[in-house]
Formats: sequence, C-alpha cells, structure tokens
Amino acid sequence: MPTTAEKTLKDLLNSNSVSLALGPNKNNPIELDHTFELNIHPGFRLKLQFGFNAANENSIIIYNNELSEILKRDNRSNGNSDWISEKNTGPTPIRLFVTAWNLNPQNNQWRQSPYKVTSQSNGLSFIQLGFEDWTDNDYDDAVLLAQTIQ
Ligand SMILES: [Ca+2]
Ligand SMILES: [Ca+2]
Repeated sequence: MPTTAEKTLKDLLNSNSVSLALGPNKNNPIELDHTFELNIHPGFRLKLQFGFNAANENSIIIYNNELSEILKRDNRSNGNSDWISEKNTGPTPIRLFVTAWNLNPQNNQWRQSPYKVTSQSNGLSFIQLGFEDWTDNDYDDAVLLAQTIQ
C-alpha cells in the first residue's frame, strides 16, 4: 500500500544516511512518490520479470527494507533476466522497494521515473508497474511484472 510504503520510507530516510546515495550512480535521493513497495508474502516466493521499451537508458533497482540494493536490471549491460526470491518462511511480509531511473540525455543526469500500476489482479497473484522516462506517457519505458508464486 502506498501509504505504508511512504511512511516506512520516510522512517528509513530519517534514520538512514545512505538514503541520499542511491540510484544507478549511488548519488541520488529516493523520491517517495516514485517508489513502490512490493511484498514477499509469508509462505510464498516472488517472481519478477522486467521489460523495457525506450531509447534512453532505463534502470530498475530494487532495495530491501534497509535500502540496500538487491537487484538491478536495465536496457543496457545488466539485461532484463527474471528474478525469483527465496520463499518467505517468516510470519510477516518481506518488504522490497521498487525504483526505476532514467538517464536524461540532455544533461546526462539520472532521475527517478514516475510509475503507474498498469494492471493488477484481484488478490496477490500479480501486479504490473509501468515507468515513464519522458513526456509521451506510454509508461512502458521500464516495466516490472511481479507474481506471487509457491
Ligand atoms: Ca515514455
Ligand atoms: Ca516507451
């Protein structure tokens, strides 16, 4: 839920000095309203698939609850291979924070991309996020499909 994610991230940002050294170059702050919380639910794994449809460089970076980078995919050398988490054997959801970043060709600076939830099941099964790197609002420049699996 966005409200929970914002509250959690605000707490993290207030307590964690590394929060200002994130992004592809590890020198960016996190923008709360551009960050999505994903959960690995108790008893399940999480499968992530990535896609890109953009000329500019786009990177999806996922952080854990300590804002440590655990995963990066992009439309350059890191590629877009799938990722499957370990099963969450604990009693509470494991929180992940999803961000996407795009390299602005006008000034060669990374910036965090806004997102939309482009489709979502009724229940835990899947959610798809689309990120926008420019002004055409196709929200497919970076795409994440997250599936809760056994
Ligand atoms: Ca676009
Ligand atoms: Ca596009």
